Amino acid sequence: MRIDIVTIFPEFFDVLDLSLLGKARQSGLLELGVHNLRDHTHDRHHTVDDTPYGGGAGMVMKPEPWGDALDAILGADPAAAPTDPAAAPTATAPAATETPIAVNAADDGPILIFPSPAGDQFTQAMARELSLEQHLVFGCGRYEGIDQRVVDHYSQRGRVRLVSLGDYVLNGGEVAVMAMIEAIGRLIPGVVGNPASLVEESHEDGLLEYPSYTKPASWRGLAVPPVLRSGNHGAISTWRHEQQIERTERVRPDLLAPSATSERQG
Ligand code: 6GU
Repeated sequence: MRIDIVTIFPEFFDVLDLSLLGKARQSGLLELGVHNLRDHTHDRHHTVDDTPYGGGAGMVMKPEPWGDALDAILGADPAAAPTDPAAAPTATAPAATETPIAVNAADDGPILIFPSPAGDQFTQAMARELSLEQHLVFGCGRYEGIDQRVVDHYSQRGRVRLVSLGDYVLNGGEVAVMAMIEAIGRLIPGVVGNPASLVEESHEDGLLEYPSYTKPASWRGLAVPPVLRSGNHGAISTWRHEQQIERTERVRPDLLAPSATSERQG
């Protein structure tokens, strides 16, 4: 898989050299390009933002640097060819969030993802779908967001998604993109050494994971549940499943509601 990131803080993504994803990059399973949005400005101050039309607090990211930066990754807009001005559509693009993700989208071109608290909720199911893609491009907004025409323009040219981590506000998309890349990257075949460890995890089967223990058998007066030392694999498996259900009922009853899956995944 190839991942490109456009940001005004490229250093944020230095940590992708580390750990599992760093290894995946060394082995060629993951190719990463981090691009500084300011490299696509043309003024002395490398300006990326301006005041909002209509007034209001904060600043909005200007469309031109985004257009230059994303064209450099995705290729120039074919509709922008000066020989046929009629080919440039002016109609409003469909909302980005309406673009479905195909299960096997290998030949559909890159997906452009804008992290946004106004986007679709990021889930394990979405991570799994995105892990099947060949090329993801993340555009990290800052300030009060990016000029809406950037989303509208690229929605006319290909697949665009707004994706939110959850119902809280971050200062910018960088931390959200780090989280998404970690969730997606570890699902790329070969990235996690033991694929079985991907299966028995929170959210993969719709339940939270069971508690885990290692040696010593007793620590600070707390014993490991005896069943785990019994050698009875049937009993261990039953106990773990019961623990998953008990934990999910207690902490995340919403995951057990019949309509939860369709509501959460839209
Ligand atoms: Cl994806 N971006 C920002 N800026 N804030 C968020 C978010 C994303 N998800 C939750 N809060």
